[in-house]
Amino acid sequence: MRYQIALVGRRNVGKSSLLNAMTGQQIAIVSETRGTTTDAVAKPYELLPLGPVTLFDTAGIDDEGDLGALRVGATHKVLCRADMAMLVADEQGLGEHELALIEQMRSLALPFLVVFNKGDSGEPARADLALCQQQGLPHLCVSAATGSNISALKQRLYELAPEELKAEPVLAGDLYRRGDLVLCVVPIDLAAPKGRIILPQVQVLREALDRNAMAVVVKETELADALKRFTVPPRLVITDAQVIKFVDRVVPKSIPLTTFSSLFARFKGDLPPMVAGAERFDSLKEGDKVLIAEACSHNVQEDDIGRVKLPNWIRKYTGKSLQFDVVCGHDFPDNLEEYALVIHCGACMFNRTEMLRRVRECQRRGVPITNYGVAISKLQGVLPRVIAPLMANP
Ligand SMILES: Nc1nc2c(ncn2[C@@H]2O[C@H](COP(=O)(O)OP(=O)(O)OP(=O)(O)O)[C@@H](O)[C@H]2O)c(=O)[nH]1
Ligand SMILES: [Mg+2]
Repeated sequence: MRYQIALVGRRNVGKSSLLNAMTGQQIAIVSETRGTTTDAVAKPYELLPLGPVTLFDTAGIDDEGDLGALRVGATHKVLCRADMAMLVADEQGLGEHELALIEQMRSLALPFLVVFNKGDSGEPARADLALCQQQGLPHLCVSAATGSNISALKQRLYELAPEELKAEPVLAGDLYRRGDLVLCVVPIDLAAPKGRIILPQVQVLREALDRNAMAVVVKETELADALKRFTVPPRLVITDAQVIKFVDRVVPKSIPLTTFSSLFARFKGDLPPMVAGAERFDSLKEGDKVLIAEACSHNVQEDDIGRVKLPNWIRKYTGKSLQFDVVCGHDFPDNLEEYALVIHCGACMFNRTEMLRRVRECQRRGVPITNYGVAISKLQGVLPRVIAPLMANP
């Protein structure tokens, strides 16, 4: 849910100073030596009225040498998962590095603002202002040193934010009404995070409270008993996909049933491609390579969903021997074409933009992509039931 805003530009233009000026804190190291920032610095910040954001200070895009090239690569990775960016320039104005960045951000469909910093030591060059005007680039002159125009910069960022970031997103709230009963089935297995429940479940519960519905949470072992005790059937049952086969059998067909992961896929705007991608299970061939992509890092448990359970279900469903590769975190391989199918985790730790970029990248390269929850429902033969409640508004 945190929107990611990257500060990019050449070395020494004042990216770190700007991060400090925006947050009013000394977060990033500032110095007159070029190349001070080497690793990206992430600062969570409440950018009202937009909401929670993470500001990313990055290494200069003109860094040199072998190490410099690695830092530039890291900055590009930050851009690939950003929702918005600030292209910071100083009195040297817009040169080849800035123009290359503009090109790159356009190809990523990334909204950005050109920020001319160090306004206290001089105005931006006329030619640069003309270029911004000609190309319709939103721009602004600020000074991190004096704080001049920093509030205006925040306001401009808000204006620049895509409507989808400003809209109040709905997870399951359109599927029930005030006073309805919503039953959540949450298995607690070895892979459950210690002492808490996962983000999609937390968000569904919060949404039910906001909408004055009644949410009840049970493990699958208490499901049948809970259903018997209710005097009115639940308006909706939401389950973790891992126990969908069992829940599908226990919950009467008259009660709408879906999974947290399908809700999350819809929330992130990629349910239709994920459902389409799951069709690929029906045409996998002997020896095909399948990529399992996970957003968060964890130490692998014996019943690990991505490494153990899913491959087993897939082998059982297809009857084929397949090769499974796993990637974690923000790494996404360049050799996508080698894979017959990509199966992504629910990506609750990724923002919407990064997930959508991955989906688009797979589509562009002709590789079907689906996610854990949708895949499990497909492999267990319950996908039509699980997506039925969501199809009115996919
Ligand atoms: N006059 C003036 N100097 C500034 C301003 N902002 C930053 N500086 C100075 O510019 C120099 C570089 O600032 P940094 O914030 O470290 O720049 P950076 O872009 O993060 O640099 P790297 O981390 O090396 O890529 C420092 O000496 C700052 O004091 C400003 O608004 N006005
Ligand atoms: Mg810096």
